Amino acid sequence: MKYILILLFSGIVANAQIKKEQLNLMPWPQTINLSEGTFALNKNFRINITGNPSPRIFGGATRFLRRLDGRTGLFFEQDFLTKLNSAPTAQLQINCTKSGKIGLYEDESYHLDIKQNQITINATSDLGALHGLETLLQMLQNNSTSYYFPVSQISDFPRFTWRGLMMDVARHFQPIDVVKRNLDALAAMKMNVFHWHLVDDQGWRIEMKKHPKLTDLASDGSFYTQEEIKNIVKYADERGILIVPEIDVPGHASAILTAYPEIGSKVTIVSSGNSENSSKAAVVTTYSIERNSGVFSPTLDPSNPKTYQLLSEIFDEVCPLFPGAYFHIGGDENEGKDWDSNPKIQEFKKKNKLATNHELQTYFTMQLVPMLKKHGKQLMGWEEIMTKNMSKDAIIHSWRGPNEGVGVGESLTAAVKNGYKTVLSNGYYVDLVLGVESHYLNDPMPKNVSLTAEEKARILGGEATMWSELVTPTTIDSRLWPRTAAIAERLWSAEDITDMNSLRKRLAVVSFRLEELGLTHIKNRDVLLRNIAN
Ligand code: CP6
Repeated sequence: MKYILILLFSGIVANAQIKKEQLNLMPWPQTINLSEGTFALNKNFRINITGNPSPRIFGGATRFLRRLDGRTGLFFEQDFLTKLNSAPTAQLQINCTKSGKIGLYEDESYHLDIKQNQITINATSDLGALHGLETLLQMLQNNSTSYYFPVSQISDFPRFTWRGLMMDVARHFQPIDVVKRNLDALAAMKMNVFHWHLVDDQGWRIEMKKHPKLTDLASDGSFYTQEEIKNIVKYADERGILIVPEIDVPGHASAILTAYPEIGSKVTIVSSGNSENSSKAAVVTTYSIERNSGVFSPTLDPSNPKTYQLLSEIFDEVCPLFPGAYFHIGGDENEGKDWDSNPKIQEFKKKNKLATNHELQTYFTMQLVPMLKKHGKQLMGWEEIMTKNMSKDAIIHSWRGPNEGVGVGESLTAAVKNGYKTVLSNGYYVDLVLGVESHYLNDPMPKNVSLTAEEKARILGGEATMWSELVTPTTIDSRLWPRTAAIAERLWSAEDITDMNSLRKRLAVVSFRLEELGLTHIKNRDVLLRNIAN
């Protein structure tokens, strides 16, 4: 009898005694308290939403139920949520008071309280409530007979407000399903920005009704229709993700110039006649979609009014597709070779007292500021847009580091000291196959420079960058995951969460959870490793 009691007792305690180190939470929450006891899950599990709920939280709760169903096979009686107070006695109560505005500085905090008979998620915004649901899913435990949540309280909020992924869909086009499954993965990792690199030398990827030449001549037929873009923007919004579109100008412009060569900077002189009677004339240079990767010279002509006319019309058509408040105009890696060799552009520089190509580029970028402002958008650009005359409203995207000839974090600290807001990508190049540690320990907050509180506050966060020169739709997930999850944790969790052993252990589990969402990184990593081995 005594032995049976001990056995019974230890059976119960096995559920209750889970330790923090055994939880596979990612990103790790700000505070977590574990107590004894469990909430047992069964098919009667119901969700009720109170407060001032939005379609976003109803959708999120419905997806949560489906995923929980997929994990447990319990076939919950409540299989979707559409209305208020449908189940006031429901075991999971979600309370949020407003629909969050996607963008910077929105309250994304949540409190998750798991008791033996009741779970509550309290959040100010539905964005916080979505994060709470992701954490709850990650709290799910099981033994050989049942599924349960450990009794616990979690209070959580992000350390940085900008936690993004940039995806390049110009070098290799990425179909809608690839984008969508990666948006699901971002949401699972509590990331909130999808920076969509839609235009580069290798292609123009946006349907243009007023300027069909851009896709007719410069997309190889691979582009998103405007309906598809709206659909993806909605899909992202439902998951609490802001989309920041990028049209890269004035460099990386081979595709644009393939369609509109007359606004290019390169002069081509042709001679006609014979040796005694020859004449030289400048003709429009022709361009073609770039088939290689690297840095190329095709660049828009900043001295030509037609350049601004076209860009203004492009923004008029593209901006309304994206309700977010930011528009990325690239601005990176402009070599200025074609500017140097064009007499008309040299004259323009002199006339406008622009001493360097960098100042000329600032002149160019400043013309775009009002075009975007007209649509309620703030300009963001890669770090090369930063000069003394650049608008302080611009967000500086820091990407260069020692490999690109500047010091670690140089542009990031320069930006905040000059009064700009900034986002870090140097150190987060997930397209390069680097160890996860290099990303994980790369903190956006510089350690070796002293910054004032105001300057620190201008460091908005970071973005993993997925340049697609070398990835196809089948291999892209295997470059992105699970390493992007480590970056997500760096941007969400407390600064001192840096234990590599814990990270590696949790990433292995997170990998499988992501595949439940449709990601294919594990399967395709096998393919990649096999190819390397053979
Ligand atoms: N493409 C574009 C790229 C890069 C940039 N812009 C890039 C260059 C070097 C490194 C990482 C990215 N492939 N359009 C720079 C922002 Cl190391």
